[in-house]
Amino acid sequence: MFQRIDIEFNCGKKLTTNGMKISALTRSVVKRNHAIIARDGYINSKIPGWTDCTVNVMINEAMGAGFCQTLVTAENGAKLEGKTKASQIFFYMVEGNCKVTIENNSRKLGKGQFVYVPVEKKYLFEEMDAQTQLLTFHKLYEKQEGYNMPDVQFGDANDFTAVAYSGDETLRLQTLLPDDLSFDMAGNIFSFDSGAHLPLVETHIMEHGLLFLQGQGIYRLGKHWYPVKKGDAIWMAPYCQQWFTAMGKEQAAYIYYKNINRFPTKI
Ligand code: UGY
Ligand code: MN
Repeated sequence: MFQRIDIEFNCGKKLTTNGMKISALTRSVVKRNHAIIARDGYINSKIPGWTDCTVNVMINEAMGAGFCQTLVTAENGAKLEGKTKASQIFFYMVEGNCKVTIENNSRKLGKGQFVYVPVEKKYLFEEMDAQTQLLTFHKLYEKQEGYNMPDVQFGDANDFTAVAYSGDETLRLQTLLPDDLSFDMAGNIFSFDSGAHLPLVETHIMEHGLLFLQGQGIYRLGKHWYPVKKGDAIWMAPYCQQWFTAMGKEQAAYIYYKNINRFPTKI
């Protein structure tokens, strides 16, 4: 007699055998120098001042990272109210709409738009559509002698030219924050045609946090190869070796954080 065995990989569902869900399986991985946080592993956090929303802290210093990355999903009446302290925060609208006020400056924020909030600034996100998704990158600001503090930056990813990476038109990079030494972090969007890949295995001091916005592919992290897709977050510690190729029927794209522009050593 045959037994039916269904195995569903890589779709956010649990693996299934004989129609039974196996809840002991996950695509999420946490290692010393990298992590994949897939949505199947989310547990919610409560953040003071961030109300009527679900917050998932995907990356932070408890993991060994030098920054924090969260995903906020709004319910009806959601509000994020606070003041940046020693850390700057980059907010990127993954889905939905809201109104944002930084100090006394208000704007509407829609899908693909962002606001960078420097240290010591009041912020208020309100009038959020239910299911709005807001991605945040937080980094302790390191002041650079001879440079002013960065200003608040509002922007729309659609207004940023996608530049061919390493001369390869199948890889396109958008740099959302100014190329200016007053900034110590970057927020970039990397888009890959299906089949396109990073030109080399990168080995670098800079750290990354990323969120897949579209498509799927295979990420190499250290000696491991992971299938990844829209909604997955990845942490790459300094010197975590990395490579990616996109696959499937659509382009892949991810938004990522990178620490930049500062003296590399305390020695
Ligand atoms: O900016 C970067 O280091 C980028 N090329 N890394 C990556 O996509 N993993
Ligand atoms: Mn890199």
